[in-house]
Amino acid sequence: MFAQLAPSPSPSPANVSHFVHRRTFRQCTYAVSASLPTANSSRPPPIQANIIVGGKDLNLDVTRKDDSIGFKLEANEDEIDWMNLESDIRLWTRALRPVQWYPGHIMKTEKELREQLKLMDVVIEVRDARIPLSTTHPKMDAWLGNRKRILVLNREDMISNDDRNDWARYFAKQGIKVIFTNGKLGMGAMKLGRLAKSLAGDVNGKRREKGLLPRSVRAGIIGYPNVGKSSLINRLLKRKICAAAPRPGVTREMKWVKLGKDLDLLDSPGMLPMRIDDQAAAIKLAICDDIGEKAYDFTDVAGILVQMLARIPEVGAKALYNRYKIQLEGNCGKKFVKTLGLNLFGGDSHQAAFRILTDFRKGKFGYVSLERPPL
Ligand SMILES: Nc1nc2c(ncn2[C@@H]2O[C@H](COP(=O)(O)OP(=O)(O)OP(=O)(O)O)[C@@H](O)[C@H]2O)c(=O)[nH]1
Ligand SMILES: [Mg+2]
Repeated sequence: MFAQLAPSPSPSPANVSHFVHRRTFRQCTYAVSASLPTANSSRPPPIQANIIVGGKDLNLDVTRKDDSIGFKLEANEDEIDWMNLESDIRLWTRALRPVQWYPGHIMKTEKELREQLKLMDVVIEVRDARIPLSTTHPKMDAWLGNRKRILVLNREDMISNDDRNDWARYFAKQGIKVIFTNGKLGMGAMKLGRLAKSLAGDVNGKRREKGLLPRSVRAGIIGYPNVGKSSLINRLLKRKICAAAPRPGVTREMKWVKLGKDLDLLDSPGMLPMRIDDQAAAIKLAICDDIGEKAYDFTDVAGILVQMLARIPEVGAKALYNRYKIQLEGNCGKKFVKTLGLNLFGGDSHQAAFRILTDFRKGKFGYVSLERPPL
């Protein structure tokens, strides 16, 4: 009855393989996870973490089980369900058309980036706070080399405080500086500017020693499409200098802009790998609008989103019913989308899928992360 999932070739840290139990419903294959080892066995040792959240330093005592900012240490049922969900997404996506997008401007940027990197004192890597693992470019470490790095989780308004704190602790344990920002309203942007200057501060110390005049610190902002890179720059500059819009692929060219006399910022087109091996990650990019629309089938993606939302404790099948007045049958998201198409759009599933995806992207289901830090 139990089948073991083959380990995915993806290097994603979220990639976990464990036992699943498959059950077939009418049109959909539904995977039900079997019991897992208790998460307590892999509980991390207590640490004291200095974490920057939304521009404020939090000194979190992570030995506490729960505190005023909702910090949870002990694994609970929800966390175990997240591990199973990750495996199930992999099963659900196997039968679908692969999500791939590598337009010409990304190919061109990848070549140019190598040259521009030579100029950068610090790299600001921007990820989508809803999916920080799926918006990790596989080449990022190679691009960074020995350069100083700041990790930004943007769209901090789209996840809960609990999720923010869990991610902050996860990255702090790896010694990675993380800043949570809101590119739309500006939270965390000033902190980001100050940190970039301070991290690259030794540049001018070295120049002085060599008898050279001081120069601006150069920070390159790179990341997946539509994660909010240009918006963040506009927030830092307090002016709309860089084009920003709610769709991937808006920025097509690299552009250096000046912030005062001591910081230069590089806005860059969103980067994706040429081939996305991890299709669970690719589906999440599609759900979050971090990959071009041509890359995926709307109905497939909305169907998976429905199945995910039904399993995410903060949403669940009840919230889906309340919004669309449709009962999720046999965990078949695609059927749900088709029924919505029949009920509201004269049988047009594409429009129904677009409605569900737009609702999610506009936060109609509340604060919803599609990933959790690996245990
Ligand atoms: N809710 C929310 N929306 C944001 C945030 N940051 C940016 N946005 C919105 O997200 C959309 C995309 O922002 P951009 O700044 O164009 O993203 P980008 O990373 O430069 O995108 P590309 O140039 O396509 O790579 C815009 O509509 C922004 O208003 C944020 O923190 N929260
Ligand atoms: Mg942009």
